[in-house]
Amino acid sequence: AMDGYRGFLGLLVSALLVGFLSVLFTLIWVLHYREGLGWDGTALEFNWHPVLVVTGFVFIQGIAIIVYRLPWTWKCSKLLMKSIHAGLHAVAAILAIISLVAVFDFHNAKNIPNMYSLHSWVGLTVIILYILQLLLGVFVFLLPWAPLSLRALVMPIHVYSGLLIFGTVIATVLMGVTEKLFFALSGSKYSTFPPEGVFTNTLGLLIVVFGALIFWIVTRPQWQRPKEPNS
Ligand code: ASC
Repeated sequence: AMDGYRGFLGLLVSALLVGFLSVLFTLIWVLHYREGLGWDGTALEFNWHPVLVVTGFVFIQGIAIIVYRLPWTWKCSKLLMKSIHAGLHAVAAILAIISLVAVFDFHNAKNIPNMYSLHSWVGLTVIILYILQLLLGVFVFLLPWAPLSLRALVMPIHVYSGLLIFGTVIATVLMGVTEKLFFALSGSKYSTFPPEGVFTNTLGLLIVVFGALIFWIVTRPQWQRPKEPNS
């Protein structure tokens, strides 16, 4: 049991480190390699899009997925843990929505068409599914009304769609990074291995590793919160 605990801590610290690094790399990307941040209809406003997506939709969502697995919370009430799980997902959803507003606002100010890319199709779909998943989770698992039989029926679907959404978000981030690099380093500059290209490819790899760590942690049966009778 002690061994399993140390294995868990090692992976948790790794996930936190890689997650922090992903957010840090995104900030360095927009502040150092790009134009910086602002809310004025220019590229500075667009730059909130990657920052809010990686902070909220990747990092905070990833932590929200594994909160039940922290062994020191197993003595906390299930209701408290559900509230933290839902609360973190709600924060992530709000940041994802603001990140969308930043892109649409920027596009409209610059007369750039909306919703033509695969990144935008998958990205908008996954934000809508995320909000539906959050609302379904609140109504079925957090509020007291739903009977145990309904909870038991919906739980495997909730777990499956949650992980599908998380994986799809990561795939969408990779498409967004690639799209932005093709715009920003157009001509044949991306193909000459410029520092921004190499740095931002590394950011993409960090996000994949973060996803891999969260997926591993959440699929280990031995790290599940012990189930209490009647819940
Ligand atoms: C809940 C809760 C659980 C699950 C379970 C469904 O609301 O606290 O542990 O749903 O009852 O299988």
